[in-house]
Amino acid sequence: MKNRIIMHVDMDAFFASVEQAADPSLKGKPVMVCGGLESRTVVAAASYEARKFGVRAAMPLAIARMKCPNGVFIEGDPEKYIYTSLRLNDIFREFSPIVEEYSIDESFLDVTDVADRFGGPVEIAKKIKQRVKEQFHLSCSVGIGPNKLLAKTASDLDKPDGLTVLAWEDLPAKFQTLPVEKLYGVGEETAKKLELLGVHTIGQLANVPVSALKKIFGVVGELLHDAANGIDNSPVLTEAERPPPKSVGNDYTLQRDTLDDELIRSVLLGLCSKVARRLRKGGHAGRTVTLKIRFSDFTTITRSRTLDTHVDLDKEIFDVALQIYQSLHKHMAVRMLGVSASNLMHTPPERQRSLFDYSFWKKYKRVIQSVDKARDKFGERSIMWGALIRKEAG
Ligand code: TTP
Ligand code: MG
Repeated sequence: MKNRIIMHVDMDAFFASVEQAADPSLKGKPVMVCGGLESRTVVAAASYEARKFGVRAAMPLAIARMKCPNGVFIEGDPEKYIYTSLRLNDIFREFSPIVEEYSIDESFLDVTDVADRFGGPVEIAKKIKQRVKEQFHLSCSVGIGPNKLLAKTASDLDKPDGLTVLAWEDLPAKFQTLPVEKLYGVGEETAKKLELLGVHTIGQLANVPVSALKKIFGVVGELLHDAANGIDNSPVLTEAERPPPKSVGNDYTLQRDTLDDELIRSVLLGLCSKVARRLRKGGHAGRTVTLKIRFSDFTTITRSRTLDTHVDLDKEIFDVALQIYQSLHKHMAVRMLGVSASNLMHTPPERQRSLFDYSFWKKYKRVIQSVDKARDKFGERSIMWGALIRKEAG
C-alpha cells in the first residue's frame, strides 16, 4: 500500500466555542453547554476556561454549578452545532474530496494525493486552521499521521489549537510512551485488565506477544497488538462509501416525570417527526419501529413492531409508536421516551397501497417534501407540527 497521509481535525470545546463565537461577550469566560438548565442534565461541553475549575463533559449540571458558580450555563442548540459542522466539512472538502465526518466535531481527511498541491500536509493543516478561525471564529486541533489511528492520537496531543505530526519514526518517543488508556479502543475495562498484566504504556502493550493477548481478549487481542504498534489500515470513508446505519433513533427525557397522556403523545410525535426526517435525509426507510419508555423508577420497557412495508413519513412512524404506547401497561409516571426505526433499506421503493391510500399518501408526501425543503433552508424549527408547539415538547 502507498504511504498514506491522513489528517484528523477535532474542534476545541466545540459546542461551547460555537456559543462563544456567536456571542463575543462570552469570549474568555467559563462557558458550559448543557442539555437543559434543570439539575437533571449533564454538561455536554465545557470551554477551556471552565475546565480550569474542574468541569468536564458528562458531569452532572448540579456538580458543575458547585465547581464553577460564576460560569455561564447555556442550553444547547443542536441545530446550530449541526449547521456549523456541515459548513466546516465543506471547508475540508475544498482541500481533499476524501473526507469522513466521523462525529459532529471530528473529521478524517485523506490528503495523500493532494498534499503536494498545497505544499505538504502541514501547510494544509495551517490553511484549514486559518480558514476555520477566519470564517467561524473557532479553533481546532489537527493531527497528521500515516493512518487514522495515529492522526487521531496526534490531534489530541496538543489541545487546544494544536497541530501535531506523528510519523513512523516518532512512534517510540511520542506514541508508545503514552499511557495505555490513551490508545484508541482501550476503554476502562480493557485498561484495568492490562494494568493487571503490568501493562501501563502503549509501548509495553506492543511488547506483549500477540498470542498472549489473543488468549485474554480473543480477536480483539490482535487488534490491540496492531494498534499498539501503530498499525491501522482502515480507509477514510466518504459519506457515499459508508455502510448505511443499522437504525435511526431519538430519545427525550421529560423535564418532569409525567402521567399526562396528551403530553406524552406530543413528545412522541416530536420524536417520530425527528426520526422520520433523519431517515429521509439519509435516503433510508425503516420496517421496524421501536418504542422505549423509562419510568420514574428507571425501569425501562422496549417494544418493537415490524411492518409490511418500509416507512419514512412522520405520521406512519407516529401511528405505530402510538399503537405500541397504547398497548403498554403503564405502572408509573414516564421519565424518558425513545423512538427508533430499524430494518433499514436505502431509498424506499414505490409502495403498494390501495388507491384510496395512495392519493392521500401522495398528497402527504408532497407536503412533507416541501416541509423538508423549508427546513433545509430555514432550520429544523421553522416548521413544526401544531401539537408540538408546547413548551415541554420543545
Ligand atoms: P469532544 O470533541 O469530545 O469535546 P469538545 O470538542 O467539547 O472538547 P475538546 O476540545 O476536548 O475536543 O466532543 C464534541 C462535542 O460533542 C462537544 O462539544 C459536545 C458534544 N458532547 C456531548 O454532547 N456529550 C459528551 O459527553 C461529550 C464528550 C461531547
Ligand atoms: Mg472536540
